Amino acid sequence: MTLPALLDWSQLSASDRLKALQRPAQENVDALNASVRQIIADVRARGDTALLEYTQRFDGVDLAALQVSDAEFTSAAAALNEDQLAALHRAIANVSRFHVAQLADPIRIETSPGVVCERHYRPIDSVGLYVPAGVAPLPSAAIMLAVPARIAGCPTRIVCTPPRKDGTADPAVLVAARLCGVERIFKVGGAQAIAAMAYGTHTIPKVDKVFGPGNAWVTAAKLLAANDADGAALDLPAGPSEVLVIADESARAEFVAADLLAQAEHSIDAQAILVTTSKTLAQETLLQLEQQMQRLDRESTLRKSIAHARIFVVDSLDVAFDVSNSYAPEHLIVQTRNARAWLPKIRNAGSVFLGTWTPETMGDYCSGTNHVLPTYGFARAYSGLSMTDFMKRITVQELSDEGLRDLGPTAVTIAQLEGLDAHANAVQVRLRHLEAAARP
Ligand code: HSO
Ligand code: ZN
Repeated sequence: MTLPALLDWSQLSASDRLKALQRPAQENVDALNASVRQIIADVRARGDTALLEYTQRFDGVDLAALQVSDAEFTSAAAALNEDQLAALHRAIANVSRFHVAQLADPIRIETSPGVVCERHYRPIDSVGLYVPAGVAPLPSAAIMLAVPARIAGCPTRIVCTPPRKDGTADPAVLVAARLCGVERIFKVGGAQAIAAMAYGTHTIPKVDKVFGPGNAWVTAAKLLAANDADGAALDLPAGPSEVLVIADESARAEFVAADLLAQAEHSIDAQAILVTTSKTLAQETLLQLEQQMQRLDRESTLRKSIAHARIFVVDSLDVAFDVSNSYAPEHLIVQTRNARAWLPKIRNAGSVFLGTWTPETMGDYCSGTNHVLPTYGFARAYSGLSMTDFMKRITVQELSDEGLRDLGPTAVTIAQLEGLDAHANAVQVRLRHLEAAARP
């Protein structure tokens, strides 16, 4: 059995360090893009017919209709027990609370006398939410996408999710989406679902922006559609899910291993990294990984992804945070003494989990933060989903005559610097008018 490599950071050369932190290169991007382009073209040309054919080919099911019917919603609701329903309700309540708190008031500032500048929020008109079901159906993804879309007030909100072999969608996904105010759900997955939402078909409305995690095909389709003015914007480019755990000798190997395995469970290419100041903890974590893996359901996925997990032993926590900042993990778990004290040192991470009692699982499901986060090093410049992703920020300005009289000449000077006299003129005609009016 293969366990992660245990590497002494101080012994690695600069280039070995870079290599050790590298994400897996995506193979055959050109071939993938070519296939996805074909799917998009086909969905644009043949609409629902193409969707039904792809669903038959990729999901192995012949659907009579793409849209989830009221009857299917009703049986989905009946399939969940009280505890399951209560858990979804509680998660939705916490995610709602945290996202409502992000709503910002409009800004209104008088930047100079008579010159008022404002910023107002408007919801995106129509959003398409993709809820994957490849490795497992993810009702939590429905919550993370549909809650902020509802709070933002996006008038059109639809969900696409792949059907199961029996032609129904996962009941928990349906119930979660409904509880978050999504009425229209379509049973279609993969690149074809993204194409349908980005361009529209007879049954699936075209949206302005597509959200949600997905596999390489889904991501390729999102990127292609976003590069096309007739397509739709995308939320974030997504790669395999990642966690980096920083632990000192006070951490419990049992907890650290459990967190690494929770990440490894996502897919065989999931990334799990431990950076620790304690060689003992590193060794105990290896033992724990082996022990816990045997008891978990998805042992074969776990083994494959844990095989490329990495454990680095570093000389100090300062170095550990440097390593983390250069990797820029999607999730950063800090299991050290006084974890919060290290917060100022964290510069690049999608979402941070502080202290012994904060497993990533809580943020994945129900603490309130969004779990759609930047992977693949995008955390250096991107953020996880938040309310602003579902809204536009429109700026507004209004000048009074005194405002233009006072600030207009500044604009004229800059217009002349740029040699754009039509710009200057648009101010000057007004200034002349004001001067004439002021003359007795
Ligand atoms: N860890 C994933 C979210 C998730 N986990 C959904 C379980 N279900 C990406 O943040
Ligand atoms: Zn997860």
